This record gives sequence, C-alpha cells and structure tokens, in this order.
Amino acid sequence: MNNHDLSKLLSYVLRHKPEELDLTLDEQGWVAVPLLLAAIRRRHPDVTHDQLLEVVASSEKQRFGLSDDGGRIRANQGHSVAVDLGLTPATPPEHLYHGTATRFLDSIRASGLQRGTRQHVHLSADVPTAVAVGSRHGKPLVLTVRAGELHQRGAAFYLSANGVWLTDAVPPEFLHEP
Ligand code: HQG
Repeated sequence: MNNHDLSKLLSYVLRHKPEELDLTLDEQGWVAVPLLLAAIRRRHPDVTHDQLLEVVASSEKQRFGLSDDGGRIRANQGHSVAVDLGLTPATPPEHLYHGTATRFLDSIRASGLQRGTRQHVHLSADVPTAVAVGSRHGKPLVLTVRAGELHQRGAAFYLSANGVWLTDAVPPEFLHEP
C-alpha cells in the first residue's frame, strides 16, 4: 500500500469508521499505535511501523498527531464520530474563508454554513487553502466569513493542531460572496 492510500485509510478509520478495522477510539480520539498497526496489517500486510510514522510525519496538512509519548495516534480534526479533541477556544482573525462549490450556494444562502456530518464547520485562514478545499466538491467558490464579529457575538471558535479554524455554524448574514 502506498503512502497516499495509507493516509486515506487513516483518515477514514480515525475520523469516521474505526469499527471498519475493529478499532475503538478513546474519548479524545486516540488509538494505540501498535493496535492500529496490527489492525491495518491484517488487511495490508506490507504496511510497516516506519511507513505509518512516515505518513503521520509527512502529511502535508498534518492530518494526524501523535501523543507526547508517541504511543497513541489520532486525527487532528475532521471527525464525524463523537470525540472531544480538547480544543481550546481561540479568538479568530477578523476574516476567515470557506471554500465550497458553486452548486451549494443557494442552500448556503438560505441556511448558512452547516457542519453536516462533521463535528464543526471548517474555515481556512487564507484564500488559496479555501480554493483547494472547495475544489474537492466541484467548481470552487470562496466565501468570506466575518469571523471576528461572529466571535464577538458569542460563537466559539477553535484552531485545530493543523491550522484549520472550526466553529459550530455560520449564519448567512456573516457570509460574503465574491
Ligand atoms: C457544504 C478537508 C449546502 C460545505 C478540508 C462543503 C477541510 C453546505 C460541504 C475538511 C451547507 C461539506 C472539511 C449548506 C455547508 N447547504 N451545503 N447549508 N453548509 N455546506 O467535506 O469544509 O483533506 O464535510 O461548503 O481540507 O469541504 O479531509 O467539509 O462544501 O479541512 O484533511 O457542505 O476536509 O480536509 O463538505 O472540508 P465537507 P469541507 P482533509
């Protein structure tokens, strides 16, 4: 299995479907590295400990993190399973960006940004990142979010370990189209 496919598998298992590999995540989303490796190797015997650590270290978006003692691994964000990442509330910059696809615009105009199956709405700190996020869904469209004001009105914001801003929802009146 190549690094790209291993990264995809880790995202799937650590964010959405641990039971796919008969794994359970703890309340903070962690799983012990030896358990994870053994579970992966039952399906993909060519995957090694070194390759697993390499994928964790080299993921360009730092999707995964190791515990301080190196014994456990988790996804840094993007979960649909209920986990408490222990994120500290943070003050966002005045503007953040949300990359989406043009086909979602009518619905977003009506109901704002909704978290859908994920635990949070994901926001980017810069436009190029938002374009990349939106392109995953179709013709990209970048909405500007008045994050500073939304935060002042009481909405909690969190900054994940890999630089993604997270919040519960963004009402339509805090969004600007290009
Ligand atoms: C859209 C990737 C209709 C929303 C990225 C998005 C990110 C609505 C889609 C992370 C809506 C959900 C998350 C509404 C929101 N009506 N559509 N009211 N509100 N949407 O994949 O933000 O590569 O769950 O605009 O980098 O695209 O996985 O969220 O288009 O950080 O590490 O519903 O996933 O990271 O799609 O991406 P997603 P997302 P990884």
